Amino acid sequence: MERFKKIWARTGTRMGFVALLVILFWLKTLVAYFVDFNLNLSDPFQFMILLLNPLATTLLLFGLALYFKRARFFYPFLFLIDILNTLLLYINVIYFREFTDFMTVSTMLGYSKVDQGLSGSSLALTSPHDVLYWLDLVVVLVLMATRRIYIDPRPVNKRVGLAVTSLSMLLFAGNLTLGEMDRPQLLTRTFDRTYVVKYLGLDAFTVYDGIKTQHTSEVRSHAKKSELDGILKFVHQNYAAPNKKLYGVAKGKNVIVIHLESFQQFLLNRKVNGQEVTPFLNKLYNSKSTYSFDNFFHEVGQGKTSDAETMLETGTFGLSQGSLFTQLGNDNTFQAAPAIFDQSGYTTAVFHGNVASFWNRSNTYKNLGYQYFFDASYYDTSGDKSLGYGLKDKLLFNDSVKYLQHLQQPFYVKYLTVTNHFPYTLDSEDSSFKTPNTGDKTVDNYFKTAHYLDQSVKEFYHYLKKSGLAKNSIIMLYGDHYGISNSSNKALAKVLGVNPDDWDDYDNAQLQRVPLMFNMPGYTHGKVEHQYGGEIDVLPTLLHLMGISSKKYLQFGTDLFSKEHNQVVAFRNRDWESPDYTSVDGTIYSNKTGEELHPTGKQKAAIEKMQKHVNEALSYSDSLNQKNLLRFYHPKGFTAVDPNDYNYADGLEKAEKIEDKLGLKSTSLFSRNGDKSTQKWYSTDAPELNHKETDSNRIKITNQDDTSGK
Ligand code: GP9
Ligand code: MN
Repeated sequence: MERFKKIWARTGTRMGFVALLVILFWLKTLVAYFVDFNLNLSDPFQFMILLLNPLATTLLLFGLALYFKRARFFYPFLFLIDILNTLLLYINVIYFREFTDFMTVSTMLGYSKVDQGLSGSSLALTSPHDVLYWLDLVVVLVLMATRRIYIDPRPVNKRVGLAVTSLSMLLFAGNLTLGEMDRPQLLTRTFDRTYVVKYLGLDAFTVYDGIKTQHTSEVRSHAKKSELDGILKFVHQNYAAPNKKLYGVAKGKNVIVIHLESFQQFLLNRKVNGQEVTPFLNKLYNSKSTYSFDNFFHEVGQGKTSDAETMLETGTFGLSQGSLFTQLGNDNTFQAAPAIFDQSGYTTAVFHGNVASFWNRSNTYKNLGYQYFFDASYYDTSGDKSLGYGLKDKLLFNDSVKYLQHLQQPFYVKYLTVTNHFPYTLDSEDSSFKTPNTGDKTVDNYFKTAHYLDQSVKEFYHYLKKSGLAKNSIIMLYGDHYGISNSSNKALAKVLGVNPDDWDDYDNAQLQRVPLMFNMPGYTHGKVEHQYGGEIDVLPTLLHLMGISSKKYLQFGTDLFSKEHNQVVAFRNRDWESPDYTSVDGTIYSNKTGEELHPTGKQKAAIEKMQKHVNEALSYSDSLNQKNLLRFYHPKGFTAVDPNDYNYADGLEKAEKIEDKLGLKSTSLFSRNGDKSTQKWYSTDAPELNHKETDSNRIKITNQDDTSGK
């Protein structure tokens, strides 16, 4: 006891106080490391580095306070540093729970553009033990106020400050050496953030990442046209000629893209408690009018939905960090689907129940060449009509009709659904689906919102049929990415009928399958296709079905129907899938056995070739986008997009003006229906339309601030 008192008395000195805060911060970092982050420790050496790594940077930062002479600067500065550092730690904890990754500087900088939509789920991502991240600061302040910790008016000698700074730098050098010993080229292998945090800690990662971000913006301004050469060569070598049988089967038809939010393949043809989860989509999936895929994978990174959009619209990959939409969408040059369709005589539009600023869509869509963007401001999102990410899906489809019917045909339109999104909450009046009981609420409710999405699509299809649109359209449906993150897959295993104890990385990789369907009502040759492919392959596939050649464009995937289609699926972290092998973190699994494979000579060569292809595809795509090289590329017959031509305000008025101007030549559904609304053909059982209810606690998603996109 005496001894403790003696040590405690040291907190009344400046050095002792700094030491106290450093230790407390160290402890809470360890809480994050061991409770919240999943850092995949493989040996005791890594464990030791992990224990030590918060010390150097914390001491360096907190030690800076020692340079202040006056107590009234020393103490507030120290607290400020502590609070900022805690905040950095805490937002990473929250971020990790959803993305299983750390937050990059660019994500942080672009965050203001997406935080409105994220705020809904951020709350759901908190956990009771989060108190630990802030408790120490409160306790120390109370101890100071009650004079159990004394304020020391005596400044320390300047040399002491210098000594602490030098010591912490030395510690950091030691830390870096240990890290390099265990993982050579730690800082040059830029694609895995977990490594940097594991070996050097979160502060060091953030600084390192900030420097890289700065570097990228410089790289871009110095880029030269000749840097296209390697990319052109790669893309041309990789090009797969269309399948003659299918080229142009949907020529001239409307294209309706339905983005099934967070929808994984395992939901299809699945029953829970004896009830089909997605009966309507199952019918579509198995229909003769549909080409469906059962080995199709999402390939998104941190940009989630926006990465899926990037791949499907541009045929290039999302970025290795953050979202391409938020980072480059403001001013990058694209040769993307909306512009290609536009220049083939199509009207182009997006329907989405969230605010236009989310994922920086309002700006990016202009560079992609979208003519219309019917975002949340076009619908009544009040009261119980919307949830965290915007208008409920049944309402989105129903409320879109008043705009859709005025668009000139043929059109290329995209519906971005939102209700089947983490944390999968839904009002009880919207669904009576009986969820499984896995003990994980997220997993259980996922089935309920997926069921709701299925019903929403069914209602929309009913309208497509009644209005006659169906027979003139090709409807493409796809799941954008996983809905259940790897950390919840063990709970999910029970529903899938697998023993959770046998669950491993191989199983996680297999679960990244998502649906892809090309449905052509009236068509009779459809079937379930088994070739392997990913989101990067969708654009050339779709263009070829429409009878539009993809040859002159710089796209990184290949037509799924082509005999030359490359079946290696690249994931954003350089893992990959192929019909025979699964590569996770450098470990190869055999798809036949699901077991780890120790490749023989011949296999080795094949595997190396696949890895090389994945590395090249990703890095050429990154180079193209990061350096904005498409500004130097002018495919024949393609007119460059000028974002200033687009303005997403008053979409309806614009479409009606065009109808008026075209008169009898107008091809909109409304004109074709004798200038009468087609809304009467829409029927929905959405309860929100049948009663009035206001709930002021709901997240308000109507965006007052965003006038930039209008
Ligand atoms: C929000 C929606 C969700 O507008 O697209 O995006 P996600 O969180 O899936 O990336
Ligand atoms: Mn999404």
